[in-house]
Amino acid sequence: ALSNSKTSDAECLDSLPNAMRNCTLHGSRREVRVLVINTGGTIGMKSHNDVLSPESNAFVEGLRKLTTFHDEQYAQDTGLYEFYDTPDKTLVLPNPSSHAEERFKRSYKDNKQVVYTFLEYSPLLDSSNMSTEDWGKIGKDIEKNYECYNGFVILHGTDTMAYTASALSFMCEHLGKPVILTGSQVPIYEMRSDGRDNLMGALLIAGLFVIPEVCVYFRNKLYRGNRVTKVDTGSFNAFASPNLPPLAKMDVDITVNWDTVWRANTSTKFRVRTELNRNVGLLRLFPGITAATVRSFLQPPMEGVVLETYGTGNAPDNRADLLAELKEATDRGVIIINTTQCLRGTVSKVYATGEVLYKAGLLPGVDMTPEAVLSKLSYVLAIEGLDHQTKKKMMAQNLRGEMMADLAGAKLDLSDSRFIQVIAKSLSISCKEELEAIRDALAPPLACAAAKIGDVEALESIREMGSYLSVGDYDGRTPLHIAACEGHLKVVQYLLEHGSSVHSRDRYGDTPLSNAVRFRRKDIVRLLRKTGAHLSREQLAVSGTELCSLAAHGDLDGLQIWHLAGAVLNTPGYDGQSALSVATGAGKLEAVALLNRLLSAEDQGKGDE
Ligand code: ASN
Repeated sequence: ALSNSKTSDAECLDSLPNAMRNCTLHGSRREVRVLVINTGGTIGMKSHNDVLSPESNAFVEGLRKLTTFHDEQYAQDTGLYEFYDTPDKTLVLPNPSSHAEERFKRSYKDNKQVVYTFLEYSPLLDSSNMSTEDWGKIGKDIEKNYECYNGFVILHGTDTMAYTASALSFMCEHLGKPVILTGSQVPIYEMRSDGRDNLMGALLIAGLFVIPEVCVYFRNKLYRGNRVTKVDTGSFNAFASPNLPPLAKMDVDITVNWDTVWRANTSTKFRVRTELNRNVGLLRLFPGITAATVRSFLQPPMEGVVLETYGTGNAPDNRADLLAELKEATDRGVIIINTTQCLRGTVSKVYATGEVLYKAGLLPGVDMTPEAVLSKLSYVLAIEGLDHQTKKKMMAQNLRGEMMADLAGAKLDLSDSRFIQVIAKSLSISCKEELEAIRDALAPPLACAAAKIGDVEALESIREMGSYLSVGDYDGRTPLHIAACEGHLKVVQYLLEHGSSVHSRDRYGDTPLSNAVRFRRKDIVRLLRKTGAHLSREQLAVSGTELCSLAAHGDLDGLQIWHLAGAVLNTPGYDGQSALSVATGAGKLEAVALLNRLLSAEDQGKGDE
């Protein structure tokens, strides 16, 4: 406490008039403030007639008596109660005293005093009674008090904590401060309670670390809120985060996994969106489920469904009746997300039994927990003014770290569209010059990679970050060259509409048109020609030899594509022969017929047949 360790700072404070002294001391300089919103749960329950139920107005006074949770001396010496509006609800954690606590103090490199104030709900709820309105209330209270506190602790029952944490993670937009849910398996008033440790850990992290996420703190570990699920009814280790390691661990030292901590990457102010769509549901597949069950589940007003399927996201592909029900619903606009019944892992398209679901219009839930998908649906479907397509797109996006950014495990390469999008999005966060330089260096290969896999969305992200899509890679190959090779018509169309030039040449002198000819992409050749692409003089000069060779092999497809690209069919080859005479000499009758037909069309001036 301040009184027994008079620093020069403290002496200096002593010389100030009381009101000023209190302001300096209790202002932001020496203390951090945490708001504890008590919604209920076992942590504050007492036994009534042999069953546990929440006990109102007992929490603060109980904690005030515990020296580990409250430093009354500090409060008295510093006039803490006079400074805060709600003295009866305000407590202050003592400063570290023992050696272990000294180490802990050093690990957060600060000597701030954590002052915490309780906001208790009435009635306190067993979390099984929580509703979406209660989530809204918590959200509003965080928003209302956002600027007055450094962090927030939500005391909550464990039963539905994963749902509330997931929902709050989406509802809290552009969050910049920690919001930590915690509770316990045994009431805090009992001898062997896990509640005291959980509350202490949550208070310290909320007060001393800027981890701007909605988290769950339980049994010495801090988890991302939308990644947890309750896995044990009796263990103090009640939560697991199967697909993401903890954000922090509280042992003798506190270790924060800063690389994992989610950042909002925004310059927009924090806000809470409390509108939630309740026409959502969870359906768990089981062998023998009837089509009638599925049909009635998917009836209006249902708008969003989490389908819990087997293994890597599989369902029977021999049940046309079931698949028809799913397809009928997605056609009607119901968004159905495919998630696995397994505790750990991701859905993927490994099996035919998985693929059928995407054909029925489902979207992959990647590695999201069912709780996260459900609340994400609730959040996304309630946003007004979004069209159906945008809502589906948001469901597939990683909004708050609820799913892994890359597909298929640790594979991170340029053929992974999510990777490209993540890079593109994160590069758009700043307008600093260095970042712009990095962006300019990375954008061309990223755009080429996106063109390679036909990902228009990724190209759009790259364009949004302010890059031109017409810049070539190290070989001067532009995204248009690459999309033309791969035959991605939509990408070619998109690139043409966004400034890509049909005339750009790579280091080998190839144009997108000559690439499309080489890979025999007829529809792309047509589109490029329509846009004004043409073979170069050199290409036209060698086209005669090429045509003769194709004619000699009776390669009808090849002849057609050169014709579409604008080659003049009677251009002589290196020995002066025409393709027609070569085909005739080689007895390739179909090629003769085709050439005759195309030549007469050429004569009549309708080259593009
Ligand atoms: N039924 C309690 C609740 O969720 C369980 C707990 O908190 N441990 O509120």
